[in-house]
Amino acid sequence: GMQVRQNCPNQDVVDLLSELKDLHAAKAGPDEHWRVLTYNRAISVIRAYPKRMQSMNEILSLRGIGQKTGQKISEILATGRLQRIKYETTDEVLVSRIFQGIYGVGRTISLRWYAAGCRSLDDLRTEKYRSLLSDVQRIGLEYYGDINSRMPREEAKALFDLIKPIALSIDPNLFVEIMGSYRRGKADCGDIDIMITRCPDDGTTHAGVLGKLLKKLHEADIVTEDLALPESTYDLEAIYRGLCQLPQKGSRRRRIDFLTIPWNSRGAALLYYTGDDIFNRAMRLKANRMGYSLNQRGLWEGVVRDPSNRTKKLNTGSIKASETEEEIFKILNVPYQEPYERVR
Ligand code: DCP
Ligand code: MG
Ligand code: MN
Repeated sequence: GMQVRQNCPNQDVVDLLSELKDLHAAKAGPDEHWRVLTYNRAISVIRAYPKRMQSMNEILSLRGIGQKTGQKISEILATGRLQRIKYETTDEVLVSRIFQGIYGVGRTISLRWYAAGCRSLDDLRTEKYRSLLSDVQRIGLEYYGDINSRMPREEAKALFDLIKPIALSIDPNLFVEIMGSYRRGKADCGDIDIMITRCPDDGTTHAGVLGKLLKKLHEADIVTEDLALPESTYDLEAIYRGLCQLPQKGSRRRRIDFLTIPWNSRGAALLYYTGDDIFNRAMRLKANRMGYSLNQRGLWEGVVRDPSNRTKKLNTGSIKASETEEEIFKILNVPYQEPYERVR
């Protein structure tokens, strides 16, 4: 649902099904993808269910929950545990999960390394395996601990307070905003998400700003490593991913993302990059049900998708709203929610 979920009466079920889902997500194999989708569907249905589930009939009456998942839920309700989790927790999954904590490593690569005999991060640091890693993965391995820990909100603020004036020194008319978990008011952040745009009404855009900013931030030793550069830092829409740090000695590396977007899509971009991802999924679903399509560029109408490949657009449609978050909420008939309310 679109409302704030505080107490879920079936939280234990949600937690254990999520744990099982994560185990399947770490595996390869033709069925795993479908299992993950099935569990995802079940989890969101259970999350939205307002009372404690009691009987098998009640469980199976919920849309999107089949026999097999129903049995697992009933096991959790009866015993507080789920045996299947233990069975799915193989050495391969455990090791593969550790590898997937390396920036730039996904399931396929982690399973390949496991198959090659590699069992630990220390193994990866040995000469025998080190050549398997790309440059970015080596950075991910070097700062494994930093990248996998969250920073206090205050540290995100301190970094942003350093970066914003440097951006404004390039062009005082830039719109520079911090997004993601920080904008939602979270006490800790996995990374810093910074959005940059500029009103082009005076004939100037933010084209080229990202490149200049990154150069300055590298010189100031605030941005320390690049992880993913955009194709062109001159495009109005670009994504940069990297690592940064506070200048104080002993500061940890932190993940940072810069997102530049055209001025007229700022509302849709604010909405998308504020998240959270579950909230975004619910908003997209709502849009789709009303015949719209929602992405980081706007709320679209008249989008025609290829029925055999939903990701392929036969018609890009036309923009319905994109300049403010409020108008997107309004058109979707969702009461406006403050960023701190947009949480799972
Ligand atoms: N986002 C999304 N779907 C994704 C990834 C991101 O909708 N698969 C959107 C919602 C996120 C926002 O982008 O809130 C920023 O992405 P982050 O991965 O930085 O996530 P958060 O900032 O929300 O959390 P964290 O504190 O872990 O960075
Ligand atoms: Mg973030
Ligand atoms: Mn991010």
